[in-house]
Amino acid sequence: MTTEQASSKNDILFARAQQTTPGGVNSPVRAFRSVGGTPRFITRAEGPYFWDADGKRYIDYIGSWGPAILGHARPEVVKAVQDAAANGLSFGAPTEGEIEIAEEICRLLPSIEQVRLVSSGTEATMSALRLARGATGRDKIVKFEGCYHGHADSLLVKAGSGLLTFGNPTSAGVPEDFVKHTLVLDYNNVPQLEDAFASMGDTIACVIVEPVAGNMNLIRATPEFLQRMRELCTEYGAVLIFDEVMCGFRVGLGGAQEMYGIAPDLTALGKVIGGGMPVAAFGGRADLMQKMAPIGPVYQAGTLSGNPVAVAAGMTTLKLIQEDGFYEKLSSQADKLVKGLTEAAREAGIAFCGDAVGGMFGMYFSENVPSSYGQMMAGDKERFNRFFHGMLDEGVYFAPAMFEAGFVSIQHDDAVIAETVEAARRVFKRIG
Ligand code: KE4
Repeated sequence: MTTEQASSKNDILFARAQQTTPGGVNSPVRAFRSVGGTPRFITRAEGPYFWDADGKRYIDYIGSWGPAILGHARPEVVKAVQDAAANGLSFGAPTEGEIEIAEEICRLLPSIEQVRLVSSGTEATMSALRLARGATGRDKIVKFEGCYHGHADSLLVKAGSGLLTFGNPTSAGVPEDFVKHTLVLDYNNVPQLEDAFASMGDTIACVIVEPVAGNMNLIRATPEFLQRMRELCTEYGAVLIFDEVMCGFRVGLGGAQEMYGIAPDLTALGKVIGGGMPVAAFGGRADLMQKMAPIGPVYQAGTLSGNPVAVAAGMTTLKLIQEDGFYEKLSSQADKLVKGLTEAAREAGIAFCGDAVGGMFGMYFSENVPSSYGQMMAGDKERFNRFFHGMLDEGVYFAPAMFEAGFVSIQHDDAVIAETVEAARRVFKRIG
């Protein structure tokens, strides 16, 4: 550790944080363990920027892992939060704001006829799974390698040893019994999905998928993959769950389901619908949602579900993303970023490519854009890590892990993108 580093406030805070919190963080990816080094402790954020404890400014390409689509501290959102908070923080009773955001979600995503608000993406997917199992009376669920749906026990699963064998836990503390009904298949592998349904389709409660995957870097589902998934779920009476916690309202106003023209039976949402505050949701076909407590047999609850302050942030965000041309601009900026980075890497002779869907993007230190978890993991992790730290030194903050996607906000204008690409040109030359 250099003298300068030793005096960094980030190092001091990180050492202090580790005394009271495992790894010094409240969510593992923040600890920089995949890239090494000291996490930056953020003191404030505005627009496309945030500042660390040493007062260093960064261009932020995480955006709180998706929520900050408007840019940080958007005045209208901050004011909505202040106004709501002045009326009380939480009542544990229904409010009109919850009706308004539910109506807006149903209006924007027509496959959602009814919706239940929760406080995290994990709660949203966990509840959707329970509903699918409760509605079908079946136990088995299908997920895909590389997709992350939060940390509910039956979803912390990696592929079994055989192609169609049930999964093994990816976390200590998850009993084998809790994952024995979870089948993990390969993303974008249509024949394997067909085989699974052919052999056990009438015992499958649901298939859950990230229709645009953002937890194995960015990987798009092929239209054929999702179309066949929709057909098979319909044919066998399984519930199709789109986990749009990340891609919902991120890839477009209608999410991935509008982009692909496929109506799932249930959708999980989060991130953007809270605008940075803890709002998530699950919803879909009314005949399914009617099975939720208190009117149906599937239980689910939450003290802070539909919290009025969080809902004020979410509702204001949902209104502002509907401004004319919002997604055209957002997509254009993500495309410019990927194009600029790719050109800078090519100038330095580095194998690099990228992809962008709406306001989310992927960067890959490989020749080709991956279409599966295995292809993504074959990327050059060491070079990614050198690039990450080089860019961090230049004041550009990308996701601190090769398997994460990146995000732009509507505030990442041409000047911000140009500054990023110029920094990348210098770093690519240095890492060679
Ligand atoms: P949360 O429980 O973290 O709110 O949402 C879980 C979740 C569900 N579904 C998808 C598609 C998700 O991407 C997530 C959470 N995404 C991660 C980013 N890789 C959150 C960052 C973190 O874990 O700290």
